[in-house]
Amino acid sequence: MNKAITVFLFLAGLIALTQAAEHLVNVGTKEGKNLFEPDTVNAAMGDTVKFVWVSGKHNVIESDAKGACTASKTPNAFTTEIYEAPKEWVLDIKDASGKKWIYCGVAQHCANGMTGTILIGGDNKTAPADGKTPDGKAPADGKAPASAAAQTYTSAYAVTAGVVFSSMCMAAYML
Ligand SMILES: [Cu+2]
Repeated sequence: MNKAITVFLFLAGLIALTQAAEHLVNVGTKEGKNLFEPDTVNAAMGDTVKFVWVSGKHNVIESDAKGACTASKTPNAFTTEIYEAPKEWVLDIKDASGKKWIYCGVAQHCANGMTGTILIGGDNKTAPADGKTPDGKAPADGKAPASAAAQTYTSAYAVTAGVVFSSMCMAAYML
């Protein structure tokens, strides 16, 4: 009985892990460029996009079109304050599909290319049928830097290790 519960919790943890991912986006690059890196993220409902301020002063504003530098007029559109590193801001992906576009509203950053796209639910050409595109695979425009993908995988491994470890502790306690 206890073993069954332990196995169930372990599997539930793994399922939760595979269903929710955290996608990291650098706000301002390590080299000091005024860009989002990567500028395209493939996410699914239940995922989070964590914006990490790395350099410079920036904000994250939702727009209504790719590359647009004007705020979205939709009622729930998001706009952050202008922050400097160290700062993190997390966006919860609540939609099942679609696209969200972002830009930085500081100075001429947007005009100079500080924009980004969040593709939700595999709403892009390279997504497999189940709509899950791991960040390690290049999005349609092939611009995702390997470093960001590596960060995402590192955090996924850390979570996996945490799930496995806590399950083992649970097993040790219950058996
Ligand atoms: Cu900026």
